[in-house]
Amino acid sequence: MLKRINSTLCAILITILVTSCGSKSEKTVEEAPSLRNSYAIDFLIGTALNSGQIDEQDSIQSALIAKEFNCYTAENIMKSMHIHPAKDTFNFEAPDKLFALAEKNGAKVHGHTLIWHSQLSRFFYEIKDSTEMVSAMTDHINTIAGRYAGKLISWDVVNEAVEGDGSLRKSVFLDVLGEDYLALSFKLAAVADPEADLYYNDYSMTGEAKRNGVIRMVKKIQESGAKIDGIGMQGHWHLNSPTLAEIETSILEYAALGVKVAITELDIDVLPNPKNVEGADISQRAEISAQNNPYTNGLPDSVSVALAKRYEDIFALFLKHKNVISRVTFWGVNDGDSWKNNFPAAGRTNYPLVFDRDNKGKKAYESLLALKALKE
Ligand code: 9MR
Repeated sequence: MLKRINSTLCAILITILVTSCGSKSEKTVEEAPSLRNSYAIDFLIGTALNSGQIDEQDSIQSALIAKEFNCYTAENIMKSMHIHPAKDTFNFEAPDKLFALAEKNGAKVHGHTLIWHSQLSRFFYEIKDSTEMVSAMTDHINTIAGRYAGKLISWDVVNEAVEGDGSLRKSVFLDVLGEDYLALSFKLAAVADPEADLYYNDYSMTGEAKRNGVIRMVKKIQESGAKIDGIGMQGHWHLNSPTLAEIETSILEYAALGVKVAITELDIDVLPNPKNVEGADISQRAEISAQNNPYTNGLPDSVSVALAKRYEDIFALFLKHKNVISRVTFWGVNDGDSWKNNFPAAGRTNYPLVFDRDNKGKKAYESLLALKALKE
């Protein structure tokens, strides 16, 4: 506790010293307590950015992004339908801006995503022939990963290829090439960007059947001679599920494959869970109702405290396994940005992140700073 008070006092002092020596300099931003500074020696602290944030439309939020996060993932603009909307058309303008913003803020970029069945360009669906599919995937991966080679740290090469029961998800890639499309994707990405860490990324990664399916798949990719450096556990979780034990077992079992583990899309849903939806299968929908949307006028303190405790517990676990965890990325900056306001029921008021709709740190944010201060 004393250390915590000391570090808070120290940060205040630094702020006073810096601001009293003239206008607010960048030093204030660097030395004020922040997630990126507090966890700097442990793992990267990332966030997903939407187009408005990449365009720096809101100066207050832009300052928060610069201060708190040291790794950016494009929430949508680097997905196939946006970056490669037609066979011979690529849109690099928005992604280029993301890289410029990262450079300005001294942040890294993680690429999301090369091969995914969802938000996929229409032209991929029309391909029926294996030679044509290999050629389309080669062009897609070479052009995109090649353009950003040396500029980003890692790619989600394949996203969400495994079902909850551990079987491979049906997709146009699986239909046309069979499971060889998985190793092929990693081989192509390694050629296009030999430096980047190459990840497999998915949701509901703590369920036993799915975990075993992912492990089987990764082993096959490794046996094929392809390079796979990491596994991304998305982390679209709830207040009480998955359990800490399930998360820990999963981190350890994935790491036992000899790969890094990243928590890639973290958010904690605090609302009643219609139909017990887990993960991020966007085909699962529910109707909004008064029962499943209870906090339209603000989050009750008891839930705010429970969310803070949940974030503290899972970060304590991440710190315990920091030797295998490369990055923890929140899926969005503040509660208002979150996709969780629209999933599985559209139009709800959810509170899954650590910054509120006014970009203020919530109790959950304070708990993450305090956790590190206590461990120092
Ligand atoms: O947050 C993204 C949201 O804005 C999009 O509408 C949605 C479309 O599928 O994708 C969301 O991000 C997803 C991510 O790309 C992959 N894992 C699940 C995420 C939440 O659906």
